[in-house]
Amino acid sequence: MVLNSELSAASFVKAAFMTMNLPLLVFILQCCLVASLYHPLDPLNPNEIDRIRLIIQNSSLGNLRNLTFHFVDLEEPEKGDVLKWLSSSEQNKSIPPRHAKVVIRVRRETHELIVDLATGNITSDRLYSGHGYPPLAFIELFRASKLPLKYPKFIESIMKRGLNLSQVSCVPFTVGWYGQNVTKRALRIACFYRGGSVNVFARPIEGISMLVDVDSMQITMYTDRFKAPLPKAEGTDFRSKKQPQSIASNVSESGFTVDGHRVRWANWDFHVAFDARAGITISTASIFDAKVKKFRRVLYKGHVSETFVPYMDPTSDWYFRTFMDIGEFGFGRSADTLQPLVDCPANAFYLDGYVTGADGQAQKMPNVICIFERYSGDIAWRHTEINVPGKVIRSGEPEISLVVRMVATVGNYDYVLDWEFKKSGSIKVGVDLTGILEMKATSYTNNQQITEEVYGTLVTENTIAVNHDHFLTYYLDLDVDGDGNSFVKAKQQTARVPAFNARSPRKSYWMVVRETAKTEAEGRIQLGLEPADLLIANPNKKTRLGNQVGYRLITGQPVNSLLSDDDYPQIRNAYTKYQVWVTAYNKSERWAGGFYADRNRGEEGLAVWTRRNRAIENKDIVLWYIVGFHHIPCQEDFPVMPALHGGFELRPANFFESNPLLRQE
Ligand SMILES: *[C@@H]1O[C@H](CO)[C@@H](O)[C@H](O)[C@H]1NC(C)=O
Ligand SMILES: *[C@@H]1O[C@H](CO)[C@@H](O)[C@H](O)[C@H]1NC(C)=O
Ligand SMILES: *[C@@H]1O[C@H](CO)[C@@H](O)[C@H](O)[C@H]1NC(C)=O
Ligand SMILES: *[C@@H]1O[C@H](CO)[C@@H](O)[C@H](O)[C@H]1NC(C)=O
Ligand SMILES: *[C@@H]1O[C@H](CO)[C@@H](O)[C@H](O)[C@H]1NC(C)=O
Ligand SMILES: *[C@@H]1O[C@H](CO)[C@@H](O)[C@H](O)[C@H]1NC(C)=O
Ligand SMILES: *[C@@H]1O[C@H](CO)[C@@H](O)[C@H](O)[C@H]1NC(C)=O
Ligand SMILES: *[C@@H]1O[C@H](CO)[C@@H](O)[C@H](O)[C@H]1NC(C)=O
Ligand SMILES: [Cu+2]
Repeated sequence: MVLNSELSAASFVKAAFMTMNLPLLVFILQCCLVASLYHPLDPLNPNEIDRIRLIIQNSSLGNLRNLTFHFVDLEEPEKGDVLKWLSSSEQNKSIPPRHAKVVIRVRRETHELIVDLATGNITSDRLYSGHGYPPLAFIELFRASKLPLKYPKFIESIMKRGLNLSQVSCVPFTVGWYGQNVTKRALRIACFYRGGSVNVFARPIEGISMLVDVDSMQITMYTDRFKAPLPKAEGTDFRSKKQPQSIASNVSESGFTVDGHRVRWANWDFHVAFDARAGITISTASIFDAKVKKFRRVLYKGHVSETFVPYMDPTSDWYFRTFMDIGEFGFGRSADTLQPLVDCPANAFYLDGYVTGADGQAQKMPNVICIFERYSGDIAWRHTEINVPGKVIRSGEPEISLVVRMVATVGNYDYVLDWEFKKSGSIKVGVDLTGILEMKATSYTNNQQITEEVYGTLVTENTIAVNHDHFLTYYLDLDVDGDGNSFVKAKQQTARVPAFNARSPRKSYWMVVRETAKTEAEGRIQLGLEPADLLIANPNKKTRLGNQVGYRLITGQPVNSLLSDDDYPQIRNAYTKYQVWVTAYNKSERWAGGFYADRNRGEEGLAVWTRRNRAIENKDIVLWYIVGFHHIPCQEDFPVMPALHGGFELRPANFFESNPLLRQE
């Protein structure tokens, strides 16, 4: 395991900052940033984040009070420049100029800035006038959560219930959009009673509704309409009593290298970035083809694009719970420090991430990504041959794969996000749902008492866990062996054996009918309606035998949204009616529910872009896949939910000349 850290360069710059004057500092920043960068898609490092803050504070915007940073990310260089960098020789490598995209709020307005990190210029400052707001800053969520505790009406409500204010925790929720003329950023606040339990979400204080105006940070609506029994503390503790133990007793030296953000393992070479919005971002993934002794391109970029979580309780205290976790909060900003031996095995290597606070300061998030070799105990391939006279020939190999993992804890829920690379060329993408359910207090203590619609399951006395969905939409910019790709459906269709064919007693078989999608409308699929292999194929590349080179999408359970098309959360997440979409590549189209997700009206995003119905045949295309869950809670999900798995696989299909696991020379 080799590690080239950029820490030394970073600490050098930090030291220089304190002792040298400004022009020299700028020179050093420029020289050393270039020197310490390994890849044009490297995320912004802390020095760059700090520099962005200085540049903005030094601009005319900096004179304005209460400027908050909501989004700071690398403004992605053009794909052509990145590919040129990748293919040029070491001496000729020059990093494409670094730019940042920054979204700030000032005077209740949203500005989109492009900052040129080399010159220090703000090259673009655009006032965003559309609907929707940027992700909420964590400090805003924190401040909003504290407001009720000083709000006289709330204090009175707590006293009236005979509860102790010091035992109350309040949690802010995004509110969505329901057809009204939204002019404010807002949060709803729900409060819970700890009272000796650490499972905050298990003890909701029902009946109270509060709305917060985020920009003025004030409670603007308060109602206390009814009281429901407080669910008991007993049985809610989710803390494990077991010490984590390493099961892998003797794992050999790991066979992967992490060089900055570049990971090399077995036949794979790819880049891992930590993104405040998406979390893990895999890019420029190529696989070595031993037959042609070359790396071949597979995935230009892949990450979760949006996560839509609508709850199915339409009552006035609950209807707004229709979250867009990526656009409203961010998976990266919700990433948790991974616990060795629980979240990742003993042989894991950890990476830190950096995000930008509301004040523009770089914030280190330690150990948010882990990378490890997985010895699953599975078989990669095997065979026993008994038909060679006098011999029994057995062979095979164990499955060993490489996993890149993070965990996003978005309020009550925890998402374990895995990217697993296999020597066979497969990329398996997994998500595990765990954590605490969203629960509602009720007077019911037994299912027999319930005669009305309660929108969920009684999981313990006085507690209904509400039905809901999870839709994780993955952005998959596959470039299979080059840019020009097509989306092919290899349909399996029943065929009749002609009656006059006297030689066959069979009546039927299935045959393959290949269809290439011409436009975005043909690239949109509701799974489960007809059997088909879905392929991203390169029509310009064939195997030696003449088959079209491709990668196959192996989907999971088909789950699509059951909300009606005219329901507001559905209007904002219209893309969840299909599980597969294919779009023409456009660098700015990455966020399925729109970039400004908070309170938006569904005017941007996957469903809207594809109305242009662009051509997608033999083009640079992007595949979108939605991993969905309809979640009917059950008692085992309480007090903490055992992980529920979902995912999909990208698997080579006529990409290699033969099984790449048998390395024939
Ligand atoms: C701040 O702005 C002034 C004038 O516009 C410029 O001379 C100076 O270099 C800037 N400083 C930084 C850190 O950008
Ligand atoms: C800045 O924000 C604080 C609290 O968030 C508020 O009290 C103050 O009035 C704001 N100042 C301006 C100039 O908007
Ligand atoms: C580096 O680039 C220069 C000019 O672009 C070119 O002439 C030269 O051949 C390149 N060297 C290598 C090793 O690719
Ligand atoms: C960028 O900044 C440099 C000085 O740092 C200045 O000479 C140049 O005109 C600026 N460019 C633009 C487009 O503002
Ligand atoms: C409220 O909780 C605090 C801290 O746990 C405790 O010190 C106090 O005695 C409690 N008050 C009542 C009235 O229970
Ligand atoms: C929405 O509210 C804004 C600000 O109050 C107002 O200017 C606008 O006319 C309203 N639009 C509609 C359709 O009511
Ligand atoms: C594990 O490996 C170490 C050295 O690599 C060796 O000393 C030890 O005996 C091994 N333990 C087991 C259980 O194989
Ligand atoms: C890229 O997408 C954006 C957003 O959909 C659109 O405004 C822009 O025109 C597109 N660019 C091209 C070249 O199609
Ligand atoms: Cu769930």
